[in-house]
Amino acid sequence: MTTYKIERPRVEEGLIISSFGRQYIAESNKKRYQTVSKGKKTEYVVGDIVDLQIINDTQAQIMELEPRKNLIYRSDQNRSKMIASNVDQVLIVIAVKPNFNINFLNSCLLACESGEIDPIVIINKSDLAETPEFSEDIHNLYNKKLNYQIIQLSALDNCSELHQILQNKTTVLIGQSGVGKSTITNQIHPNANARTGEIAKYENSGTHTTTNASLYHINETSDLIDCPGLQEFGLFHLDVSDTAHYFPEMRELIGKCKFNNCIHVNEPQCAIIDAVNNKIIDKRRYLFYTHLINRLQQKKHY
Ligand SMILES: Nc1nc2c(ncn2[C@@H]2O[C@H](COP(=O)(O)OP(=O)(O)O)[C@@H](O)[C@H]2O)c(=O)[nH]1
Ligand SMILES: [Mg+2]
Ligand SMILES: [Zn+2]
Repeated sequence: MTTYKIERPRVEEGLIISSFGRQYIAESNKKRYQTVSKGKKTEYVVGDIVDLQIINDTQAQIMELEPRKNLIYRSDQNRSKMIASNVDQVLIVIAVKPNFNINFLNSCLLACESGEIDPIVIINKSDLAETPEFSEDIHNLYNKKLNYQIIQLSALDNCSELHQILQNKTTVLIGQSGVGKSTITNQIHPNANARTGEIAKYENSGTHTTTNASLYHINETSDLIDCPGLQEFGLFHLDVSDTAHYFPEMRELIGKCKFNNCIHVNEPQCAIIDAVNNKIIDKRRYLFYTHLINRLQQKKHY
């Protein structure tokens, strides 16, 4: 009697570690595969967990996408585009120099709140003479009032405080140009070889960025997703009526306004506007809120 071995396609769970347009590299059991996707419509992002049907040593087909824990977006011509998924935390790097922009920080925090991702604010360049005053200001608002975690360091010196924070997590680093992201990346991942002190061409080129994220293993259990040229998280996918929920200082006041569909911009007897007038809510944060609402209301016109 002859037995026939039935060749079944092998299916493995894989992780998308980089993308180039619609080409994805996936990793499974420490092997990397160039992938082709089954359907035409599905778009994947770095961080996605997928079922891979192994074709040969270098190629695999993406069969299915596992549900995403969360998703972050970048903004692209007044739209939000997916950039990475299944992120545990975002390190938002800020520095007093070259040019701190408080609304950049606010928009990063908001993206984290809406994506249910833990943000940690890194104040870099602690060696600079201007940093103590700047840092006190940031601590007073973002830590004492809003309860965000803040770490201060000088990446030129060392980033040892970050090692513990990166353990067992998938982390994304974001910050304005020149704050020290590449310097930090090289400290925590020496093989990254990120070039420092230079502004990548796409960073200041205006609207159309071609950011491709890549996932690096810092160690067996800790990953860093690098998004070179990522200038801003996208917020255009937010709904006007949900936005206040992502401001911790507004959250507890929602439902206390006169109108239950209040968006807290110019309605009478608004609990949030009252809190701004009574200096319970920081004016700079509220201005950021109204500015964002304004842009979200206009987006349908683009
Ligand atoms: N004084 C000071 N300069 C720093 C520090 N970290 C980075 N820099 C400098 O800031 C500049 C921009 O750093 P880079 O890592 O390229 O910033 P990126 O644009 O965010 O990637 C470089 O000249 C760095 O050497 C720091 O902790 N203190
Ligand atoms: Mg850089
Ligand atoms: Zn209101």
